Amino acid sequence: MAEEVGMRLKLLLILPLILALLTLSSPVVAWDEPWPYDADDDGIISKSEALVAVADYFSGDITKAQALEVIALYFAYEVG
Ligand SMILES: [Ca+2]
Repeated sequence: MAEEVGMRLKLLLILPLILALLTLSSPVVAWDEPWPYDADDDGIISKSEALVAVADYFSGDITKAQALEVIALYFAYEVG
């Protein structure tokens, strides 16, 4: 009986931590596609545009996966 109460107390303590972790791992802004980072709308993610995505990642506006998506487009179009 006392053990069961102890387990419930532990769950009550752990639950907010789990919820906090879930909140942290979800994107802060809605994400459709990486092309909003194509600021000059030329169909190419330039170095400066990719760096904006990196800055947005570090300020918590987009996820790491989203930043990497933009960076991947920068490297995909980097020719010579
Ligand atoms: Ca561009």
